[in-house]
Amino acid sequence: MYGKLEKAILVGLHKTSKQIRNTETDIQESMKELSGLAEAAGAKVAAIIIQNRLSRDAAYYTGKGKVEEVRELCLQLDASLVICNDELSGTQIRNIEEILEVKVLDRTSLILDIFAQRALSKEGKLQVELAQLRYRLPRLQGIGKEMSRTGGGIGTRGPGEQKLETDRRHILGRITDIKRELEEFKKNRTVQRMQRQKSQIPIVALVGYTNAGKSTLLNELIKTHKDYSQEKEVIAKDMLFASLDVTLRKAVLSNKREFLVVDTVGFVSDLPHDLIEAFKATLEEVKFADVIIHVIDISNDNYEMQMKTTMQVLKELKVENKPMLTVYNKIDLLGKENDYKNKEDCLYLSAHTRVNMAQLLKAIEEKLVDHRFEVTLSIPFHHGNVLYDLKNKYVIDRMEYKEEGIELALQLDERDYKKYQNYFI
Ligand SMILES: Nc1nc2c(ncn2[C@@H]2O[C@H](COP(=O)(O)OP(=O)(O)OP(=O)(O)O)[C@@H](O)[C@H]2O)c(=O)[nH]1
Ligand SMILES: [Mg+2]
Repeated sequence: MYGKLEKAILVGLHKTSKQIRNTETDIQESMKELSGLAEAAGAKVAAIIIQNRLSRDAAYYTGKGKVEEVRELCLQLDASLVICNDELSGTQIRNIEEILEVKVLDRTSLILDIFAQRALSKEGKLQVELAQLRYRLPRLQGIGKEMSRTGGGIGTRGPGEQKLETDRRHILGRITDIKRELEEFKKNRTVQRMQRQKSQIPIVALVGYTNAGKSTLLNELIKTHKDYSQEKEVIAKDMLFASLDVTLRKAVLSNKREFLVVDTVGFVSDLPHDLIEAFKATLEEVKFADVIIHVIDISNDNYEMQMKTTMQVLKELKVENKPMLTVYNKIDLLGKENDYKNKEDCLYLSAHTRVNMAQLLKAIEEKLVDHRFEVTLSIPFHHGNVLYDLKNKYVIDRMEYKEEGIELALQLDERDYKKYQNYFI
């Protein structure tokens, strides 16, 4: 898929000024993450360089001297690619490339490149292309020279086979076209969502750092449903950003209540803003979720940083206050599976060996019940349609014929709780 591996040198900046909080471990973890991303894009990491500086250099990112050192290293190691750990301006990229004479990427364009390779659906591809074009637009003067000289490879790929535009006018035109096309997808989504809301089936969204096990968990959860078949499973792989498409599947709780599970794109720190923007339409599904399940790979040394990252993205999506369950996944890799005690809203499990999966379903059930309100209604006999609707949708706990109408005891969801208030007794 990737052809020959490109040898890459990673360059990071350890900002030491007091205003910018950036500790030694932060930068180590961040570079480790960048290595993972570089490998995911098909590069072989030949060296990792960290430069200590008060703040970044406006012209050369790490400063000119360091860039010259990197040039030596490129020659020594025969590297054809340098990846910088922050988002660079067009000028910085141009300046650095001029010295290095190899292709220079920043963290953002690297992530965009991986997404470009992974996007499968039409919508996903359009979203990635939009993010790539938005990234390119303010950097047209900076990028392209080394890319066209070295020809192709990481950082030059667009979704599908199309070549990325380098001309401003074309880019603007293309952005307008893509937005129009995406608008159509969005409309369809809204229609589908409204149908779902009508059917009142609750939605549980899986979110978390890339490779945490969201898709594996989805594949396990949907086995509860009578309509389950293997074709309904989603791709789950040991690979960063295996899932780019938001997928909804049916599952069922032990109380027979159906719910929809939403699988989402994984997060990573400093997820490019353009990318979040471009993926907002699909990530909207998280906004409409009744419960969010935050999946964490507890076997990963960096899991705390990964948790923080996810919470930050959730904040950006303004969903951090939704009902949430925290799931520490992959406990099978830690050995002592029984040492972990589930706490309120916090579960330790393995999607792989299914340890504590039943507890997760129970926890989801409890979270969803939270949204139900026990009420008693009195429905006049001539409001037969109301009775009909309620009986269709809810399990009726008690029903009695009284003089003034029919008395019903049941648990309403929040919307109906507001809607039927006139009937409360
Ligand atoms: N040992 C172990 N491996 C797991 C577990 N859950 C998932 N995995 C593995 O972790 C890898 C990533 O799983 P996915 O389900 O694709 O992860 P994801 O969160 O959907 O990742 P992205 O879609 O890339 O963001 C796969 O190789 C899974 O087999 C678990 O409980 N234990
Ligand atoms: Mg996935």
